[in-house]
Amino acid sequence: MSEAPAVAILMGSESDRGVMDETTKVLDSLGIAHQVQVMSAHRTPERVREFARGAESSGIRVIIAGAGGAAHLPGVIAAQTTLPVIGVPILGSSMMRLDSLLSIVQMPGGVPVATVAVGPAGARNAGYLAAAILSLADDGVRARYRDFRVQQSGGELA
Ligand code: RP5
Repeated sequence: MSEAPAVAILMGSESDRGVMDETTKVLDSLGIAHQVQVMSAHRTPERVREFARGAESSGIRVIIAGAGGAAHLPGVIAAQTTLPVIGVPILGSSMMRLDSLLSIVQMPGGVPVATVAVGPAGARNAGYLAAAILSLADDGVRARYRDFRVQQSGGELA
């Protein structure tokens, strides 16, 4: 895709890529230009800060951030930008598997992160939610996203 990316897909670790590929597939299917980067709120905090501060001026309109465990990436990004941030909790194996969900969903008032379901379904929905947001100002995305939803509903949504 040669257009400037409207969506940034971030993940806290290479180990998150399998799940976050689901977001990439959705955005590809809807023709939405995106970029993908690995950065960690804990391991590479300077990279996160630089990205968050520069995202809006570089043309990004929606940020999707997936992380597992003590999943601070979406919240730390949201603390440093007013762009919409969608958080994808990556399924872990400890803490009854609720660690990333609670870390992402329990943001303090005034710093919103839209939290989707844990795992691959959430990663897909992050892509669709980004499409819905972009649809407000982009008729092409709106038409393609609507086509998908109408088709999925067997025509009921038409
Ligand atoms: C989080 O810790 C990442 O988002 C990942 O889900 C989890 C484990 O990371 P690795 O130890 O596999 O790099 O920061």
